[in-house]
Amino acid sequence: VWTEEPRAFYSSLRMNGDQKSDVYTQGRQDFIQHFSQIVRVLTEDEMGHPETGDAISRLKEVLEYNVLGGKYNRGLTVLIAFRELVEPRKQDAESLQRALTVGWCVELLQAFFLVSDDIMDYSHTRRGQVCWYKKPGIGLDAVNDALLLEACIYRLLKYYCREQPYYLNLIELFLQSCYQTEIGQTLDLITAPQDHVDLGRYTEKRYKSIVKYKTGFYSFYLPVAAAMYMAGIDGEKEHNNAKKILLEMGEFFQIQDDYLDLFGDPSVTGKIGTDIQDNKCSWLVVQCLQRATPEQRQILQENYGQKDAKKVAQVKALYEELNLPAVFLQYEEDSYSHLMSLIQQCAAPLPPAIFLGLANKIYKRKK
Ligand code: DMA
Ligand code: MG
Ligand code: MG
Ligand code: MG
Repeated sequence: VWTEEPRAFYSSLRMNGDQKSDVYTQGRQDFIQHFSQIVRVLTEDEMGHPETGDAISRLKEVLEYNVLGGKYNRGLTVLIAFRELVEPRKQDAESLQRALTVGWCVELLQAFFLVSDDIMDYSHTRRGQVCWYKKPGIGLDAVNDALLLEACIYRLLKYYCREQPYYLNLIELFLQSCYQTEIGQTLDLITAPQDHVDLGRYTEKRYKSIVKYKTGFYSFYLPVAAAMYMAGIDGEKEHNNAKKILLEMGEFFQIQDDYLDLFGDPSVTGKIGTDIQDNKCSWLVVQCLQRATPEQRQILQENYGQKDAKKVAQVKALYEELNLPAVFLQYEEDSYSHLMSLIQQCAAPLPPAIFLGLANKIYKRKK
């Protein structure tokens, strides 16, 4: 395994947010530039087709609205991990194009989940714009658009990677990540029934299962595992070690997401929170229940899981009374130290920089 000179990387960790010029910031332009090629490949053959041409122009619109505008950290991780795992002499233009493409496949998977997730969560905005299903004239046709986004992953993998020795590994990896995420979304949804509040469901144990499946696999394990397969690293031991670190990061990331759902700034996160209204098993409600007096538990019982803005504000006030923002800050510190020790233990034989770079991206994030 080829390891990059770590000095530049460590010095980037010492910079503050504005000065930061890490591998993610550097790779982002190349990555975004590759998107027009992705759209071209997905649409060129059929664009003027007498039968399917109109559907293909719809697909183009769906791609442009729903795949762009995020942070691209998942997709960029494929590219960055690929560059760190493959020896430089094997990083020819075509191999790099394949790494960029697989990165975009992860972003397509993300877009597929987000379009569906926003329907199920009754969300209003995403990435600073109105959710796709909320656009006039779209509505539940968005369900089919989400399925189209998913199908594009396998069309791209076939187009770019079908001759590669890792082709089957990648297909199986995407299919498995997809299944695990859907199982996670199932747990998320059935733990948040629409018609009644059952505070007994919101346990730490249930919380961890939900987030491991709905977030950890596709957001963290998938991009690194894809780069590992492309670098010819397919051993079970290596994958399990990486998975251990990456699922831990996924849990941390989803806890931040739950915190930001209520305490983040929508003009920064690009989305308006709905977890309280949606009766979700959020990290905040789990923490609240661990600290609440019987009276406070009663307040939660009466105000959680309803679309009424006054009730949502009552829940928020209760969380503030219990100092949950401070609890979160402390959790973030502790989780970061724990992550660093896990990286020291489990990164080998992969270069720790892959994991440190990702941790550096998400720790203290505001969006
Ligand atoms: C995210 O859960 C999980 C998936 C698979 C999209 P979420 O509903 O909390 O995400 P968001 O806050 O982005 O809607
Ligand atoms: Mg959601
Ligand atoms: Mg959701
Ligand atoms: Mg959320």
